[in-house]
This record gives sequence, C-alpha cells and structure tokens, in this order.
Amino acid sequence: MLKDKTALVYGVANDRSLAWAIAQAFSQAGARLVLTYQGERMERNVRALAETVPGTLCYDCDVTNDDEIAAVCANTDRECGGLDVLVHSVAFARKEELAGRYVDTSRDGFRIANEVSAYSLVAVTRPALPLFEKRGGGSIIALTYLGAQRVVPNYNVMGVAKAALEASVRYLAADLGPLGIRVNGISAGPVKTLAARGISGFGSILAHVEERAPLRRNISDSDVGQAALFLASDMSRNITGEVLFVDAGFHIMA
Ligand code: IMJ
Repeated sequence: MLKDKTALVYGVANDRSLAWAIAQAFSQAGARLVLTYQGERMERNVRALAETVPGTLCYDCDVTNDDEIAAVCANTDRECGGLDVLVHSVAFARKEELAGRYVDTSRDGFRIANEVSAYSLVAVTRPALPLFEKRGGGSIIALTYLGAQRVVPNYNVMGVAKAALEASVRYLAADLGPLGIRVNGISAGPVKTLAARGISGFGSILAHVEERAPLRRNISDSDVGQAALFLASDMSRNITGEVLFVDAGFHIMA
C-alpha cells in the first residue's frame, strides 16, 4: 500500500510509542521511514528501533525549535527526494497540570501544552510542503484523544490543546486540499505508553473502557498502526479534515 512512499514520523520515544506502531505498519506496507525523537535520553532507544528496519533515518528534533524541524525536512528531502506521509505523535504538558482542577492551569502551563501539542502540527507541516509538492500531494496524520471533545478526569489542559489540534486539522485540511494533501486525526483509545505512565487512575480508565465500549475491549497499538496505514494510503483518498476514532466504539456511549 505504501510502496515507494516516504513517511516522516514525529514523536517516537520507545517500542511502546504509538508513533512506533504506526512506523511499523507503514514499513510493512513498503514505506521508507524517517523517525524523530526528542532529546538525547531517547536516542539509544530510538536508534535501536530504527536499526530493525533497513534504510530508516533517525533524527533528534524538538518540535518547538524551527531550525531543528527545518533540518529534519532538509535531510529527508536530500535522502528521499520528497515526502508522502507525515505523522504528528507529539504532546507535552507539565505533570502538575495533569492532576487536580483545570481551573488551576497556569498561564505558562497553558502556553507550553498548546505550543508543544497543538502549534507543533503547523510548525512541522509548513516546512514539509515543498517535499509533498514534489510527490504531487500526500497525507498528514495527527494523534489526538477523546479528552479534546469531552471532559476526561485529569486530562485538563491537554484536552484544550487536543481541541486546538483537532481544529487545526480542519483548517490545515482546507488550506492544503488544493495541493492534494489530506489532513486527518486519529483519536486513539487509552494505551499504556510512556505518555500514560504515572497518570493516576489509568488502570481504572482501561477497565472502564473494557466494561462500556461497544466492543467490550481496549485497543492495541497495532490497531492505531492499521488505521494510520488506511489514512496514509490511497484507500482514504477522499477523506480529509476528519477525526477517526480507534477506540472500540467507546466515544459513542452516554
Ligand atoms: C493523560 C493525562 C490524563 C489522563 C489521560 C492521559 N488519559 C490518557 C492519557 C486518560 C489516555 C494519555 N494521553 C492521551 C496523552 O495525550 C498524554 C499526554 C501527556 C502525558 C504526559 C505525562 C508526563 C508529563 N507530561 C505529559 N504531557 C502530556 O510530564
């Protein structure tokens, strides 16, 4: 499905990352991979993962730094001669903002969560446009969560940042449609990744989904990989500006 395609995936931390599940699904479909991670602490992990897939490129990139994003795009263009698929799987809020009351969110905490988790989609998209144009279009996919649309305990400022991200998906889809670039979100159900570690009550959220979701189960990282493969491929050629829930149906329930 992705033979001769190049996919750039922002936000790999380790082998449990949804970004990595997506990268693996793309690679199995024939894509060439470019992975980014944030900071030297992740480097060993991510380089080891990259080495399991021949030809994979790997770069350190802080998505709040435009020079680092430009370097990732320049390297991708030089090595791959364009881009077909871009995945945004990046989020951060200060730990203290992910507990207690949303009303206590600080100005700086709000700014950081929105800059890293929402604005960064725009920041990684704009310098990638010339690379997409070389291939006559492409597909951009951003990871989001139900907390963007409904109140999830402790998700707090991340819910507001994901709401901005989902709106950003729609505005980007409108801008980039004429260039043949589609932009969609995947709203994944809860998965035990690094981003979920230390979240109080995460175990009971998994149990709640298993009890209430129409399919009576939780999702796995490979479910997100398969959905991303669909949104990356020509099978979804007329889907843009959409948020696709991969949550065993949980979000439809009252
Ligand atoms: C995160 C917080 C509260 C509830 C949560 C989550 N639920 C789920 C998540 C129910 C599924 C994970 N998630 C969807 C995220 O987007 C997580 C983002 C995140 C996680 C951390 C943890 C460590 C830290 N900052 C973070 N920033 C963003 O310091």
